[in-house]
Amino acid sequence: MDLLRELDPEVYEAITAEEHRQRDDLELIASENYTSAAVMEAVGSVLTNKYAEGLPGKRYYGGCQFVDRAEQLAIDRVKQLFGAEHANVQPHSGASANQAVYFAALEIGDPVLAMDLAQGGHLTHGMKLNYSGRWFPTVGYGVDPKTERIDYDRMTTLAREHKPKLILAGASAYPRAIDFNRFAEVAREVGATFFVDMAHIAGLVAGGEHENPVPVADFVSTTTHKTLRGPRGGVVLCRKDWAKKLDSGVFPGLQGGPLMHVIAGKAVCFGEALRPEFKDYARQVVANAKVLAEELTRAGFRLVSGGTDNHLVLIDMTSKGLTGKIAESALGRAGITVNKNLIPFDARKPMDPSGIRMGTPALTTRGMREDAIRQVAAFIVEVLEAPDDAARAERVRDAIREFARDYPVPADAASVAASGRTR
Ligand code: DSN
Repeated sequence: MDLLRELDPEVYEAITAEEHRQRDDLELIASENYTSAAVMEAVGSVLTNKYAEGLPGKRYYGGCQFVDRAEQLAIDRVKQLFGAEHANVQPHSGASANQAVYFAALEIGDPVLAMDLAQGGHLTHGMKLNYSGRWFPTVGYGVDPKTERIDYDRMTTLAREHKPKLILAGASAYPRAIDFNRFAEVAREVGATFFVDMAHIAGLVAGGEHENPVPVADFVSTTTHKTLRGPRGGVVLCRKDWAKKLDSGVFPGLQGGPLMHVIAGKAVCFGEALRPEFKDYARQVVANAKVLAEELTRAGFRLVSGGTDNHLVLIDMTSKGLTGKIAESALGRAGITVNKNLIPFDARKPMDPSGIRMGTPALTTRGMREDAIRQVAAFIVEVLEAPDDAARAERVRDAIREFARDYPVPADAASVAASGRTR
């Protein structure tokens, strides 16, 4: 970024500092990842200059012949990846992907049944201050207080009572596999459209590590930057009979010009996810999360639902006399990035909840396997044993910097490979 350094040192410095943070620290935010250098090249390309309202071959602007190619590649690849009949790759984010589905399937005021935010759901699944909760009266289902797994019987009862027009499955802080068939049966029974937001687990679905909701759902949305490891953005997949409504829900319903540089990055990401190595990555993400769960349990932390089936763990910090806020700050001082999170039936408030959410996608992308994750767990435990001990945090931070050097981030690994050097 020599030009940027010269022309705009302030922005250059912000980017460089973030680059160092991503390289030196341990990234355990369950929804984050490191995208490949190839994806970043596509996202940083001249495609950012192009307006292309419409769809490939049917645009409102001239000069779209090349961006058409990139978008068609993204569409074809994501359909192949998930076995979908139709795809729209234009949503700018997961939130806009979800909004496009609401526009396609519902009228304002139609009732929805979705997982409660406080039990692991997402903002766009009917939270009162979000467009979803303001426009679509939403009843929330949740988890069983004993097992802390989705209470499918209660969800069924709520569906029968409230007769939602749309049932939404998917979560942001749920460590267990989701039984999409069960939701699909209930949606069929009550005549609801079935919508799955698989943003958190899309990479696991692509890699064969979680049941694929596409065959049983009317709509499936996802972000592209979480376990799927692409650029920041959204996608919606649907059955053919919903295709027209979905496409017009995205444009002109919701968005203007699509971000063609990001769409090119999505095409690269889907191409990467179609390769056999992606299955190894997805398998390792889950194996690493299981090891993290085991190690933290062994150290005396209580895990929501007792463990994990996917890429994340949700830890009840009150089991060690801590709160989510205290733990997030203490770990942050030592170079371990996590986020505080509500746990089901949390007695505390969202800004200072009981939980911490941790995920393994980013560390797995850096090449960490079970032994490395055991070491990461040891760092976490060491810090949380004495969260106010600044000297300990500094010591752990130094050790982490040293440790992290053995696990290059993709951009560094790519430049080493391109230079022909060995590390
Ligand atoms: N903000 C995302 C997460 O962290 O789970 C969800 O969109």
